[in-house]
Amino acid sequence: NIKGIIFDLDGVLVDTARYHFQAWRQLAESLGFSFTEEENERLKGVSRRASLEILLSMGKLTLSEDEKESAMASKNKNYVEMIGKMTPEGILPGALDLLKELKQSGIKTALGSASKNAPLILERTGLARYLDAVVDGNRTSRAKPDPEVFLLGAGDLKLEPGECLVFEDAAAGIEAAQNAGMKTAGIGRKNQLNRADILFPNLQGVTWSVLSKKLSDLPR
Ligand code: G16
Ligand code: MG
Repeated sequence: NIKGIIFDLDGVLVDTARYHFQAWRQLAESLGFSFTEEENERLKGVSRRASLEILLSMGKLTLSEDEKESAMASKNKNYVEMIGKMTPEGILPGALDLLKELKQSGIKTALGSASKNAPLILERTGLARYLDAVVDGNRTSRAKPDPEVFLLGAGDLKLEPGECLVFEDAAAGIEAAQNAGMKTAGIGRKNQLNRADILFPNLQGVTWSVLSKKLSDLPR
């Protein structure tokens, strides 16, 4: 029985996945190779350092540790500039309605994000007040698909993993939630998130009653 819902941030509650993509693409181009939206799928939900390693392997490039540090700093500077201009309009359609409804229904909510910039995004968009707990990249040491981020979230909510449902837009995130022993709801397309228990194109029209129905239809 689901008593808590843990939300990924980028690509689920807010439209920042495209800012990450733009910032990584800018870095790739400055390093002399191109980077497509399709290739970007592999970076989604993954930590900053792990993202850089994947990007470098795509560009068949090796950098020294110092060069890696400055590459990550320049990507992040770019990204922070973009999210620093965010407003509540950056909240994805349906997200606020669902969060409000969950609060009224007594379902606990948490953030489970890999991002170290989550506090700035929550502040800019006003999302903080709808979340009972926040776990982000500043509290975790192991990147998704490691279950750490979601297990910390369940702990904060004082729930068992089996009582939690995770909303994720990234394959690595779905895997992380499954590794944590949680039910998963994918946000996106089937070809990228085929392992999710339930799938929605976005949060529009996703209500607690829609979710309860889909969850009760799952094989157990
Ligand atoms: C997000 C993004 C990833 C990003 C990671 C780290 O995770 O999906 O693309 O690399 O955070 O972000 P930052 O560089 O801001 O620390 P999530 O888990 O919210 O999807
Ligand atoms: Mg995400």
